[in-house]
Amino acid sequence: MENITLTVKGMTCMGCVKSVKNVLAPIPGVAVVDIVLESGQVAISFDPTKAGPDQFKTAIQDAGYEVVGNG
Ligand SMILES: [Cu+2]
Repeated sequence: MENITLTVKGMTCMGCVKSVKNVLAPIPGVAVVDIVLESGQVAISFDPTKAGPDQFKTAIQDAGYEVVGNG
């Protein structure tokens, strides 16, 4: 299992947090999604043989949010 933390811009309420969680959680290989609204930090635990950061970024962007960085 690997961990990555992405910084996401555009989340303004718990509804946004839920939306981002809902697009990441169904991706095969994603085990845990932990989001801090205030800082925009999205921590993801995942199986690197099944999923990867590019996929997470695309899913978040498709949901209407901006990925501004790792960490
Ligand atoms: Cu919102």
